[in-house]
Amino acid sequence: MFKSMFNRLKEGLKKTKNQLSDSFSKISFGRKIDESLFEDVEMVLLQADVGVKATEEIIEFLRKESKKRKIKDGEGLKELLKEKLYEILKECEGKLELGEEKPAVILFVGVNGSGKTTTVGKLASQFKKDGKSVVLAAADTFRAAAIDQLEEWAKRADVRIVKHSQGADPSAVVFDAVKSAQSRKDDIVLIDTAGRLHTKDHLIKELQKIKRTIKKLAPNQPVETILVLDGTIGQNSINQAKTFKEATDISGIIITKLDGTAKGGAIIPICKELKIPVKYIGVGEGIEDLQPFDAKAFVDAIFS
Ligand SMILES: Nc1nc2c(ncn2[C@@H]2O[C@H](COP(=O)(O)OP(=O)(O)O)[C@@H](O)[C@H]2O)c(=O)[nH]1
Ligand SMILES: [Mg+2]
Repeated sequence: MFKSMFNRLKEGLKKTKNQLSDSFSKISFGRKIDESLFEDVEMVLLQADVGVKATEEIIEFLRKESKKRKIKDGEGLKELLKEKLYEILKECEGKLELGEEKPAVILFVGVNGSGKTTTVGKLASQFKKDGKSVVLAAADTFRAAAIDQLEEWAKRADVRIVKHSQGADPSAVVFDAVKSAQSRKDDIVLIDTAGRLHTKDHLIKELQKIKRTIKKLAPNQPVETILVLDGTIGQNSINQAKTFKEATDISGIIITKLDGTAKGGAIIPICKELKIPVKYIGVGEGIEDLQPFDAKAFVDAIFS
């Protein structure tokens, strides 16, 4: 059965308890606006990881605008809240750019466990279904299991993978992947990397070496450097993002795990503080659980 993106998003967000949508549904908006209603909304935002700064801004907006527009009832306030959340999130909506050149090389970075490998697998599958030829580069050579995991995704998505053995130089894998994609005229190279953060210097050096390697073969690539962030870890993901931003240019973000136990609100401070476009959101572990980030659909799903 055909499922619209909106329904899929709704399902993804509904799949398990997402605190934002859950908690808003518990607030009774069917009452007159009073101090306690502002407090209820504030509490929900804070508990859902929207963060102190963004929460203050939202509440401030609700107070001012409800006065200005002479809104007296809770349902009206709910509409104002939707309007504000949409306004914030709209700013961060971004589309994955593939550019004109082939192959389009996309580099994925982020700490361990954020969802890089899974996201690479899901995207590979989507591109493949769109008729594109895709090659995965197993540049997380730190653990053998990491290479196996990507290989599993390559099978599932039915795409080619370039890998070396554990401990190999990640840049050597990247070199082979890009080179082979050029000679085979593949459309897209997706590079999965390791996300060790224990020494920042090492991480920076490794990412820069990978980028230099890509540029040696294709000066205009990577067309995107995507930071993958775990949506369940609140402020931590913002701190991680800042570290990666120092290490390399980030062109877009993918926020994973916005299903599940996610509080769901982290997307708001991520969006406001980092000012990097959010290109996709992950809403599950399955191959189809990756959706282009659509601010309108996201806000609608929270309140449905
Ligand atoms: N629920 C949920 N789990 C996810 C999502 N994306 C990744 N995961 C899980 O998060 C864990 C770490 O993912 P992985 O891709 O290995 O992260 P990596 O270390 O950054 O490569 C795995 O168990 C994935 O199944 C998502 O959008 N939703
Ligand atoms: Mg991985």
